[in-house]
Amino acid sequence: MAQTKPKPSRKSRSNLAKAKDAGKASSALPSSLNSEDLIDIFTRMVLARTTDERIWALNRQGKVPIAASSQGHEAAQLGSLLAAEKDGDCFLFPYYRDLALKMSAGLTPTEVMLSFMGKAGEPYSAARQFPLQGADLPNKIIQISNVVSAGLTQATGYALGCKMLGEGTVCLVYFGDGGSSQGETHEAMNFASIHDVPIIFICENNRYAISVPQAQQMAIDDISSRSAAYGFPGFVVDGMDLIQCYEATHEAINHARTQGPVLLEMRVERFMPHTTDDDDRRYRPANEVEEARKLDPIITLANVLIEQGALDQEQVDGIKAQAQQAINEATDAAEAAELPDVLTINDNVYAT
Ligand SMILES: Cc1ncc(C[n+]2csc(CCOP(=O)(O)OP(=O)(O)O)c2C)c(N)n1
Ligand SMILES: [Mg+2]
Repeated sequence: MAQTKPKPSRKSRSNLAKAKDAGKASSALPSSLNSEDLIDIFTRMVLARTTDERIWALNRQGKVPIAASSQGHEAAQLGSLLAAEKDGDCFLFPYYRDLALKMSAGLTPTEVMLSFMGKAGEPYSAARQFPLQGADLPNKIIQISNVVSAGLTQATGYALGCKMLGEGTVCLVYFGDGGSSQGETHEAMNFASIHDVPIIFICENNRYAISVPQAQQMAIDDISSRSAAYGFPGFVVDGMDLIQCYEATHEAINHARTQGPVLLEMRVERFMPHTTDDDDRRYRPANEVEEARKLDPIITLANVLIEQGALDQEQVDGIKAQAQQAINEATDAAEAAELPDVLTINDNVYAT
């Protein structure tokens, strides 16, 4: 039987060519970025990492019930966020591993700590849900839930609504490699392509779905190649390199707004176990995380800034010390905060 030849994509790939250049740490700045932008995003990255580390420590002290870490995913989350911020008309649909993204979008360290400790004042769901699940509309975050890939159909619908209203909004929706095999991902991508929906599907591929390695999740290497089945472009991006993630997203936003969906597979490293409930020593080779940590985006970005003369080592250390101070204060504030008042249990549940 003759093999069917795949048809070329009906959508242009040319303006996304740069996104293909994965693998090299970039130190040259794209024209739309300056050193101040990089210092600012580096500061936010350090704050998110410091917060993440503290949450983990608080879990071990019995003060935080559960957390999923964004350590190792920060360049992908913040490079794409920076492109969205520069654009000014993007909405975000993060997933549970996107702490760095949520914080950099505007969540304060104290709000994060209130959330992980389930205290009154928790901003997403008033401490009703899993930490940082729900909505954060002031920071352009529509919805986050723990249901793998649920955000993809929601984001597709939201982005279609924006398009129908004649708005220029582009939605960025985030998910994992495991989520890419979920039925809902297929439904979202297929529908988005048919209707040229202004959406960017950002897959943070850390090669594990909890303990299941990529080779046991799918029979392909490049998740980005799945976009061809829907007729829109897909690219692999070095998710450990913030500048590459920025550039790829910047290009993808323009494409999404004018032509329709794009899939960006950002290849990242998960430095921590799946969640605080997991022990990854049972399924990861001993030196794998050690090797991955050599690609730490915080070290890479600090080196870029030092190389460019934008910061010196003393200033880098100062940024880290400031983050520690901020997290100490946030931890104290959340520990001192009250649990939600029992009498508020029905608030936001029933209309009165
Ligand atoms: C619909 C659904 N199925 C199963 C789960 C249980 N679950 C939670 S996280 C996870 C793995 C997801 O892996 P991946 O998409 O690669 O994201 P990562 O955690 O690696 O960032 C699974 C199966 C769930 N939350 N939702
Ligand atoms: Mg994964």
